[in-house]
Amino acid sequence: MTFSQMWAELAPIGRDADTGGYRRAGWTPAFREAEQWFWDACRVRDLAIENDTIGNVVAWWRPDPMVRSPGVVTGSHLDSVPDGGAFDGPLGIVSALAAVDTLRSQGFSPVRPIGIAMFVEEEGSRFGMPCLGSRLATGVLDPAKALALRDRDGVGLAEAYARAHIGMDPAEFGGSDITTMAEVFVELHVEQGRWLVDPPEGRTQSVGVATAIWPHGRWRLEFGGRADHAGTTRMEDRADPLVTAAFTALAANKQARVGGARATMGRLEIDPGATNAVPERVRAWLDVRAADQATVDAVVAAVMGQAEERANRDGTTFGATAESLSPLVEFDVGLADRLAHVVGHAIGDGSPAPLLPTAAGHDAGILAAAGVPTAMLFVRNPTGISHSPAEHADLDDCEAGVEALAAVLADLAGNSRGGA
Ligand code: HGY
Ligand code: MN
Ligand code: MN
Repeated sequence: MTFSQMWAELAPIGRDADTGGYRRAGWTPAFREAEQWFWDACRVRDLAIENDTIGNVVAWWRPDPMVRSPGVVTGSHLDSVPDGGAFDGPLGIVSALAAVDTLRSQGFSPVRPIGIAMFVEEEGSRFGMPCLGSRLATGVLDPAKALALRDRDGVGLAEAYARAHIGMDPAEFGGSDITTMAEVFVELHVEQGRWLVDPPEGRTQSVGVATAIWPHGRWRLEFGGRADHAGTTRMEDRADPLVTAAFTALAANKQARVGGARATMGRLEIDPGATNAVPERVRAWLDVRAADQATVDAVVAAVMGQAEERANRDGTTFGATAESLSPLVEFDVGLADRLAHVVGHAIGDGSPAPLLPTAAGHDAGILAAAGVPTAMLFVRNPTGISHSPAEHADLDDCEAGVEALAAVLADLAGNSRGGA
């Protein structure tokens, strides 16, 4: 089955007919259908499928099917942000399957096992914790803290597993040996910016290699006010939390521009949400990212301070909770350089593939932080847009990505039959 055929099978799963965006939040029926597609694709390839107690999956191509040993792992995620793009996550999974097919068609047989991984809830769209599956699997997230998470409907993680008919024992939850089984991890991902489309050094290519992931974090902001009547309450008598929240959004935008950072408030909850009532409370989420931690910290501190001041003026209350923090990830320089040369020879003119940072978080960042030698390949996205139905990668660039990944896996896993 070609990349295109696999893509055509997976693409309709979880796509919103009106917007063309994807709704595959963790453990929802759409996610489970995409997960089932992945399991079937692994089965037809006789891969040895393993899942940990969290639901992360690694499907292995082993030199000796009877010997379970660490190896080279590639893969990504199948969940999406609400109304997300088709490529963010799935491109890495489908490309991994296609790369295995390519290597097999070339008569390649790995010396080291090759695993294809699918991590759950990478976007954190349902439970608010990005890279939930890989953070649990690498031990950086306490299972008890994860089990205490609630989705927007108040459903907890254990309940989400039960509703998805997934047996999960809370006492066992969180166990995984991914950090010992993955001797190296390479994630192929659609680029979520325009570096490969109009690169600073002017040489564009279908595939680039990651150097770093910017530090970033998410904060939950709580604004408290006093519910009152929209008509009978004089403006000077109000304690309106939405006014403080709106000011905070403007402050975040300004501080990010001034500080060379990126700040986003893309999610807002207003209670009780009546057209004719001053709100009681507002909850908002702030996402801040920058090339260095000091800038992230400075922007966040400025925004929080200004929000506090404004709340005093508005007679409202303000509180903030850090929901997830992701420090700077600098990928293994030697590995990135090696893969840039492998990719350059596989799909380019022999010169190394471009090296580029990203401000998007990935499971690869979590594994790298856990000490697994890790790299990322980015496939050109002509729109430069992501977390949107407009996200795109041309078929010839996707196929170049498969070729590049196949060459990288061959380089890292070694060929017991020579050649390829
Ligand atoms: O939010 C991110 O950067 C990633 O897409 N999870
Ligand atoms: Mn994403
Ligand atoms: Mn992603």
